[in-house]
Formats: sequence, structure tokens, C-alpha cells
Amino acid sequence: MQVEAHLQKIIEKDGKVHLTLIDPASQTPDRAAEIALAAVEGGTDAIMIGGSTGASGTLLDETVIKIKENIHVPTILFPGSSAGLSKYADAVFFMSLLNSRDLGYVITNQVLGAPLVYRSQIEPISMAYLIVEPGGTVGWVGDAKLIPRKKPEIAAVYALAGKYLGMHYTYLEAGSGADSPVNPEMIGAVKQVLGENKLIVGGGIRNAETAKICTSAGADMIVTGTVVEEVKDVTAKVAEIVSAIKR
Ligand code: 1GP
Repeated sequence: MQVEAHLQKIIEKDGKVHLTLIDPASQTPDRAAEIALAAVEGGTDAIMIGGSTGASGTLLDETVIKIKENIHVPTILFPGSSAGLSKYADAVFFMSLLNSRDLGYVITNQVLGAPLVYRSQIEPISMAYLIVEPGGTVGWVGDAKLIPRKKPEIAAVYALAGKYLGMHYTYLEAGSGADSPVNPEMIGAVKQVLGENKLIVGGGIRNAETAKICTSAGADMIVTGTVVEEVKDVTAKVAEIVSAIKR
């Protein structure tokens, strides 16, 4: 499966993509597989698997394997470090945290992880990862120089640099569980410089209304993580968000 090409086709058909994020550290592999199936039944396009802490090793492998047994949509790793790789996934967001002060998150983990990706069949999808205030756990772990919420121009120049470095995707991250997502002014400013390059927005999206605000502002893809871990009816919640963003 060519995952990047597959997501491009969905954008051409539906306008937008919905991604569900599952953190292997938050539940058992069996429960992760149930959540993934429910999200697919609600219309999610792919399952992202990863987290800032504890999403590695046997737990990660077993989570990916169980999820893949249950669903047909792509599984994409969202690694917090080189330890977040699993040969069982379809693809990996091969990302650099461009606004980290720690070189480890900018390039060293990528160097350590590159040979694993090379030896496996995982498809790398290059991505500039930018963390915006408040940033949450990933902002702290990644030692990010957080982009101020009210400074869209700073996010735009980071995104432009990422694009010129050859990254196909840009991810604007407010941090998992943020009170609100990145604001529409910043999303619009970033999408304007990206042009056809893809923009993912995540962190703090919990309902159809906020998801729609993000896509209307220019996000090509939105990510929901926390809300699918919290609600009883995952299928209904995902369906609510998916129907709001797709044409
Ligand atoms: C976190 O952007 C993702 O990396 C998802 O955030 O958990 O707030 O949906 P939420």
C-alpha cells in the first residue's frame, strides 16, 4: 500500500482527511484494536499510532499487529523518538520537530531510525512537525521553543523552511488534550505558504465544530486522539467529525 498516494486520492475525492491517533501506552492492544475498528466504522481514513512516552517495544508492536488484524485502512506511525518505530506498520511520519531546542528531536532520532525504516517495508512520509502553545506533554518532552498562538507569521516561516527542505507534510500541533486547537489565523497563514503541500492540524479537536473551523481555515487533515479515548461511542463521535469536514 502506498499510503501517501492513498491519502492524496482521498483529498481529491473528499476534500479532507480524518486521522485517528491511538497511543499504545493508553490501553491494551486489544482495546486499541477495538477503538481503531470503531473509528473506521465512523469513517476515519487512517490510524496514527504513537505517543510521547511509553509507545515503544513489545507494546507498540502488539498494538500495531492487533489494529492491523481489525481494519483495512493504513496504519501510520507517529513516533516520539526512534523507539517509536515498528516494522508492522504501513507508514511512518518521518518527522523533524523543527522548533525543538534539542538536536535529538530535530535530527539525531531520525538518523538512528533511518536504517530501521530502510530495512523494513514501512513507507516514510516526510513531515515538518511544529509545536504551538500550549504544547502539552509533547512540547515539554520535545523541548520545543513553543510558537506563540498569536504569531501566525512565525509558524508560516517555519512551514516554509520545512517545505524548502523537501518535507511534503507540515503538522501544526497544539499538544494532545489542549483546551483549543491552533487558531484559524495560524492555519490559514501556514496553508498559504504551503500551497499544494499538505497541512495536518491536531491537538484539542473534540467536536465537529472545531474540526470544521480547522479545515475551513486550510487544514487538509485533522487528527483526533484524546476524544476517541474518552467517549463511549467512538463510531458516532468520529462520524460526527468526519461528516463535518468532508464534502
Ligand atoms: C496529539 O495532535 C494530536 O499529538 C491529537 O491531539 O489528543 O488533543 O486529539 P488530541
